[in-house]
Amino acid sequence: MGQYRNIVVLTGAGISAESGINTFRDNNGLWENHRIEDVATPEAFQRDPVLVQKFYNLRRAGLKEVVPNNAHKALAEFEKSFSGDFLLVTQNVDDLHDRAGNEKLIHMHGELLKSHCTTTGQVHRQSDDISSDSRCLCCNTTTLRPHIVWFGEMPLQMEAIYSALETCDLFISIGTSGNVYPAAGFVEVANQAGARTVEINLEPSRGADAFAEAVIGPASIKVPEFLSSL
Ligand code: BV8
Repeated sequence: MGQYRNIVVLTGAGISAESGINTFRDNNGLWENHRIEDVATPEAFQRDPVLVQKFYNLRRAGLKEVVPNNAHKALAEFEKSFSGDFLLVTQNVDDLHDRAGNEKLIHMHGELLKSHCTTTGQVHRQSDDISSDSRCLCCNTTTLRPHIVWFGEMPLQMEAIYSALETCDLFISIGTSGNVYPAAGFVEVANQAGARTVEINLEPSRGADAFAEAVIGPASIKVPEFLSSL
């Protein structure tokens, strides 16, 4: 661990799989026979807000049934014990990294437990369902949407993410298929920075060739193992 000064970790749905949250590739990327790419878009929300709100209401409610697994816990312990700069960037919208205790954490695709007002842009905590007559706390209108980055929308805090990637000496990608950009391109930035790049995944991701090393296996086993080897 002592040899690294700036570590960036990227996680995807695979790190939450063993906690019981379906990945996007499970039942080949369908939800109630909708392709996720067709539900997680601003157009879908315009076209059928009730369907899209239901998609997120069900997933938000599902968070009550799951808990962080050993991979989440190992990342939280590692952040506490690491003396250098650490940033955990997650594509996941669940709160398992938050509950495990990571603090330097960016949810680049938003969070199920937040909503935002489409009138003021203000972000609110959101633990229960959003329905068509849910009123926001900021301007009391019914224009609340899930605080989720949909396909075609700009991911959050990209500047902070890129400045960490451009100066990192270790980049670890965990449980992501490498299908979705810009996250799938982060490894190239880390390579440019001369970082050691490691992928921990159940199977080689689409971007596997860009990583210097691969650790194949379930995150709950391989992540604690790998972090303790640093
Ligand atoms: C943007 C929130 C630009 C939603 C998400 C062509 C047409 C249209 C768009 C594009 C295009 N080409 C590229 C794009 C851009 C698009 C994109 O990449 N599309 C893909 C489909 C090609 N990207 C965007 O639109 C992004 N925005 O580009 O904006 C822009 C520029 C300027 C101004 C404005 C805009 C925004 C993308 C964000 C979309 N939102 N999430 C929600 O959750 O409902 S993406 C969502 O899907 C996830 O957040 C995640 O990112 C992605 C799923 O990926 P993974 O996390 O990797 O999950 P997956 O199931 O795929 O893989 C799991 C992996 O884990 C597997 O490899 C599996 O083997 C492994 N695994 C399983 N179990 C375990 C395990 N590993 C270890 N242990 C285990 N136990």
